[in-house]
Amino acid sequence: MALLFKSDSDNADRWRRACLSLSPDLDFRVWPEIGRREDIEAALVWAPESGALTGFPNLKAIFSLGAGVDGLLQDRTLPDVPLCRMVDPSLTKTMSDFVLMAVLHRFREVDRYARDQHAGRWQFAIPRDTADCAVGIMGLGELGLDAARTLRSRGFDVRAWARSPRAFSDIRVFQDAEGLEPFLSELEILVCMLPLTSATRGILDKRVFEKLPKGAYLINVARGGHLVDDDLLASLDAGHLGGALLDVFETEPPDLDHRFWRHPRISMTPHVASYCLPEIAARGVVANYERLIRGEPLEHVVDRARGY
Ligand code: NDP
Ligand code: OXD
Repeated sequence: MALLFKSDSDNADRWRRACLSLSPDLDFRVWPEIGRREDIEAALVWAPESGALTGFPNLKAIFSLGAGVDGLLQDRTLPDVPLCRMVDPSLTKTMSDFVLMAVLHRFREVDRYARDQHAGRWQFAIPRDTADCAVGIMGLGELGLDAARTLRSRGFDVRAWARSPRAFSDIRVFQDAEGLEPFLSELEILVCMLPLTSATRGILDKRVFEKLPKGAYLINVARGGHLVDDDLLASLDAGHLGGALLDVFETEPPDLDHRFWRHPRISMTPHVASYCLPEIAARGVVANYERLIRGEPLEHVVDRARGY
């Protein structure tokens, strides 16, 4: 039995070393050196081309190298075996680091000071208390909850929006469609950390922007498909939204003539908000692979009907 690795964005050698250090006998194969197709019983993948996972008669599970499985679920040829998404402490930590950095960047007015520097202006403002800044997290899952807790640890007024009811003493959670407006209405910073599903595609649109207070700032670290690009541009240009930091895009990279590249109030990062370190993430993958071998239930199995 063998584990097939396929990704153009991850370091196969690092993953191989990390997996073998935990399970020296593991038969770790790297695409395109597949060997006998019958041997492959699990695949560890990021963004395989449509059809790449077909033709493995003994494939029993697919392990995603990403937390988001929207790309995999779009592939109509994806074999009907359990699909497990990435849940990993290094992925969670790097995402929370990024969200904290992005929120503080806005809250501490780093962009304004950069503009002042280039204009030769020395003009400081005494920073406000973080408790006076309401930050809203859309999606309170593995990543959203940790980011929310990290922001709370810095004193921000953190609110969150999710599907199921959740209760925390220090985070106000709003729920579903009826909770969306009250969730948005007082936010200074909105952070999208939702999975991309049929229910959340295009959710960051003009209706959401209109419900945010004037001057609000958007951070999207989830998927480009959540955002209606033209609605964001219109809201920024009309002076309603104050700015945005985008890490993810419908097309990555966006076309060079996309207005995002040059917009003065948009900051872009190239889908780097979080990443998993193979030396840490391999623990969860190998543990799940060993469960598969023992015939035990797998962890982090995606509900395909729900889309996450
Ligand atoms: P989870 O599946 O753990 O959490 C998803 C959260 O979103 C849950 O709280 C869920 O609610 C909520 N949610 C889902 N659908 C809806 C809906 N229709 N309305 C309201 N809330 C909803 O995901 P993760 O936290 O692990 O990951 C989130 C996303 O982050 C990934 O799907 C991926 O797209 C993105 N990501 C981006 C990265 C980057 O580098 N930019 C890196 C890693 C991930 P409930 O709790 O009720 O189920
Ligand atoms: C992920 C990602 O989903 O890196 O893990 O985008």
